[in-house]
Amino acid sequence: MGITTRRPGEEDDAVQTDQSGQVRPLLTEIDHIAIAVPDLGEAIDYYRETFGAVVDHREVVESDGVEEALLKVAESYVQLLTPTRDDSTVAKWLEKRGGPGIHHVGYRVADCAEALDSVKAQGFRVLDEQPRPGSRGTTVAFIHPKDALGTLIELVQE
Ligand code: V0V
Ligand code: CO
Repeated sequence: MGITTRRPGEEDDAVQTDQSGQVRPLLTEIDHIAIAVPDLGEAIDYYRETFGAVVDHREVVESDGVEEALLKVAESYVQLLTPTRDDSTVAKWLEKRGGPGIHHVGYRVADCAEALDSVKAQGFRVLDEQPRPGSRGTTVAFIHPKDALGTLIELVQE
C-alpha cells in the first residue's frame, strides 16, 4: 500500500526540481478544509456567531451532489458542504459517520494534471482519471483516501 521508503540516491518520481535543481513541492498551499454538515444554514450561523466568519462564495456542484459555502481564512477556505441529494457520496458519508466532520483536504497545486499524473505514476488510486471542474472555476482531482493516509485529498488548481 501507500507507504514506501527509498534509499539515498534512489529515483523518486514525486520530487520535481526546477532548472537550478531546487526541489519544487507539488503542493503549494492549503486551498480548503472541507467540513460536511447536514444543515448548511446552521453551519454558516455557527461560524459567523462563534468566529465572525462570513460567506465568501456559495455554489451548488451538481456533479458531486453538494452545495458549498466557502468562508475565507487568510489565503485558504473553510468549505462547508452539504448533500443536495440522497445518492450523494457526502450524504452516505454523513449517514455512516452519524454527524458533521472533516470530509477532505484540498491542496493547491500549480498544475492539476501534472500532480495527478505524478500520483498515478506512483501507483496510488485516484478518483478522477483526468482533472475536472471544481467549484469557483477551479480544476480539481481527488485521490482515494485508502491510498492517502485515510484522508480524502483534492488537488486544486486555481
Ligand atoms: C469514504 N471513506 C473515507 C471518506 N469517504 N475516508 C476518509 N475520508 C472520506 N471522506 C472510506 C470509507 O470509510 C471506507 O472505508 C472507504 O473509504 C470506502 O468508502 P465508502 O463508504 O464505500 O464510500 P464510497 O466508496 O462510495 O465513496 C468514497 C469516495 C467518494 C472517497 C470514493 O466519496 C468519492 O469519490 N469522493 C470524491 C468526490 C467527492 O468527495 N465530492 C464531494 C466534494 P472502510 O469503511 O472500508 O474502511 S466536491 C468538492 O469538494 C468540490 C467540487 C470542490 O472543492 O471544488
Ligand atoms: Co472540496
